[in-house]
Amino acid sequence: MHYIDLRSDTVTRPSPAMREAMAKAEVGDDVWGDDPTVNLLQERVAKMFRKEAALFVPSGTMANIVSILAHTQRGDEVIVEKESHTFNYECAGAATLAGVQFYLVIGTNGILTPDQVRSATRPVEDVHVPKTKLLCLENTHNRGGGKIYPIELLAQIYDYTKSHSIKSHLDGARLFNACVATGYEPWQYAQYFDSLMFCFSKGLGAPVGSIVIGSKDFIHQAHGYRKMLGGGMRQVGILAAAALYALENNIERLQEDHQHAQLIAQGVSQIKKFQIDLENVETNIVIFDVAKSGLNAYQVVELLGKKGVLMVPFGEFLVRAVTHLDVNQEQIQLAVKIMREIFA
Ligand code: TLP
Repeated sequence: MHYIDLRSDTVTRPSPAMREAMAKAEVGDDVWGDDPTVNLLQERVAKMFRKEAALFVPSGTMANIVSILAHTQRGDEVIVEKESHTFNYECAGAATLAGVQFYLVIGTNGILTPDQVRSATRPVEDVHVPKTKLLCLENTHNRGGGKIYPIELLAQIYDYTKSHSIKSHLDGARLFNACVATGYEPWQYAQYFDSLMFCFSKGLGAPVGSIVIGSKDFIHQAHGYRKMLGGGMRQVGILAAAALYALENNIERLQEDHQHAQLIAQGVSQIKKFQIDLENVETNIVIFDVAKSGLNAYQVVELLGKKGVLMVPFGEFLVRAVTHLDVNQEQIQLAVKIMREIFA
């Protein structure tokens, strides 16, 4: 069967042109700092984000954990949103590897307000409590349904954290989706964080890779932690070439993925057994509630899968569909038609 794969934007395969760029990449041993393609990528990204330095890493998960390791010490506390990727899907790496404790705050579709961050901060003078050392936010917010952080909130939150000596890190796995949807440049988001990361391996269509961005000192520390975690990657210019290709060719087109997400969302809204908040669909992620169908998310996903449409359960009654560059408009329309046939 020819599947329409909407499980994630991570399922994309490198295009022939991207593979050609990879094949032609100049490489060297990156553990020695010798890979010219990696160096070019890191310099270009740092410049694009108006930060001092950047570090290419194998995955988004490693990007977040090296950042947490570099910002904190054992026993520190990190404020994170309850539905964040870092809390839910990173194997408790922050607890096991960095020895930090998460202070969980429930946001609205993943978004925290400055007041919530303020209330979550521990009083400095109290010897009983952990030190609030770091705040991690996510933009766009995955479990929030691809929600974009309003930039004014980021500015206010940064004003607060900076004046309270709390570092701030952004999980910007899909930051370019936010940029394309809002028109803000990457640096406009980055200015409100001490460090951030984004992934090449999601909507940007590269097979592997993420990047951490921040000050020289921060990146130097993150680099040491990358090595400690086994992330020194030798002739990795082959992957950096895919990342450079993605930056040059695959950003603007994210708009198409957003239009496709709208088509899915509208299709879902016409199925009475499903519920969706159309206003919440801002980028390439569509999350909908299937409780009224009498089935749970796993059963709905199984039925769709049998007809060739792949999505993922995102909670007992929540299903997630993600659009990306390997699914065209025709396939999206077909996926909507199949959903209607099964559930209308
Ligand atoms: N997200 C994956 C799954 O792990 C859920 C997906 O299919 O969406 N931050 C965010 C916001 C992410 O969505 C992801 C991956 C990561 C970090 C981790 O990136 P990788 O998978 O490269 O470690």
